[in-house]
Amino acid sequence: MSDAFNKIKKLIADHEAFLSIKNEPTADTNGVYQRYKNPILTAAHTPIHWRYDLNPETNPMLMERQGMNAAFNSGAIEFNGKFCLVVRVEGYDRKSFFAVAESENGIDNFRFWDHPITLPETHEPDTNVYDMRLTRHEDGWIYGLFCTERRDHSASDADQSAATAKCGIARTRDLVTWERLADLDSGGSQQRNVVLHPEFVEGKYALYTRPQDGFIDAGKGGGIGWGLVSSMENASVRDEKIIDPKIYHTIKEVKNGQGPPPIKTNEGWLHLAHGVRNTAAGLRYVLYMFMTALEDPSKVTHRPAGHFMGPLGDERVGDVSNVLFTNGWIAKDSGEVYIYYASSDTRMHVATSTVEQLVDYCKNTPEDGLRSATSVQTRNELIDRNLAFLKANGLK
Ligand code: M1P
Repeated sequence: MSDAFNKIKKLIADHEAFLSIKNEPTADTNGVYQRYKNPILTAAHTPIHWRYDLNPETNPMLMERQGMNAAFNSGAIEFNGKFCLVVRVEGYDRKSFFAVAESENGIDNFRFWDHPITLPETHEPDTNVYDMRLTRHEDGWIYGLFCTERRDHSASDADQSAATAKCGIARTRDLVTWERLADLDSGGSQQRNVVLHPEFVEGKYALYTRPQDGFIDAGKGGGIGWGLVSSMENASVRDEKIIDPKIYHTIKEVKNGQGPPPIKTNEGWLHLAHGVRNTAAGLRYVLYMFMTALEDPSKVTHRPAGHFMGPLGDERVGDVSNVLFTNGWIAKDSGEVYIYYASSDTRMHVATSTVEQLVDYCKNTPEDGLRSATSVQTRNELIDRNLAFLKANGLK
């Protein structure tokens, strides 16, 4: 028996050593944000006691019983002074569920809480739940809006991949106990990437939506929508207006979606989103930013062209390769911003920046002129300003 206990002790000690690895900034930065060397969460970060049966009597060979496949697409919130992520964790059985992981510094040493979140179901059980956006709303609740996926009952038996996506809604005060509300009623459209704005607008709850005709295909839908609802209980949204459409030959030509809830700044609301384009190698998901007006969060004021972050190096490979996705960031009172993003539907990373840097990025990156000629024009404007500066200062 002591040999068995020693093996368990070693398993736990090795895992603890792995969780304690310090994260370091990468050597390079573009001045807009700082990436870090290590992913902050992977399947291997999930607790040993989620995966092994640790009792030598029922598992004498100490085999992993219920493997974990991935840890990605996390919502984020500052809670009790800690950086808390509500992570989409996925078992080998392909089912996602939510679990809280917390860290003191937001950069490393993330630890999962002992149990995943027990999310109540509605009268129509979810087959899969994922990609929770956390909003600390001014009504006092923390809301979690997520995708609930179910089989498309209109599909034939031969088609076992047809699904419907809806926005599930739950709320909590402690991240432990969650009250499940009715799914968002959005008429006939499918919905993923629905995000609750943190403040009331015109006395109503405001939602960023992403209406789609199909589960994968945006069809005639797509784009980031905006709609007001009078209550989060039996919430129903109609007549969403598209505030950030998909656009031909851009990083969001196939579809896009709001990332986390926007950050309020003196100069407007900062938004982080994902955009998708098609390539010969399949879909490519990148992150992009935009800003909206303080007094009207549905009015886009700044649209920096192109991607803010794209998959880089090891980030490019995973279960669904060439994907960056985000649904969580944390802005500290100091102005520091911790951007939590996932790579290739497999693992979580952090990048750091500040409100000042992100506002500057949004205000001073030229918009997409939608033609090669306009790209050359804005590039030449930058080059000319730089050449004049270098000459005036004797640097060229
Ligand atoms: O596989 C990439 C992403 O695909 C979906 O994104 P979208 O809603 O824009 O289609 C989501 O399923 C997301 O979870 C996933 O990361």
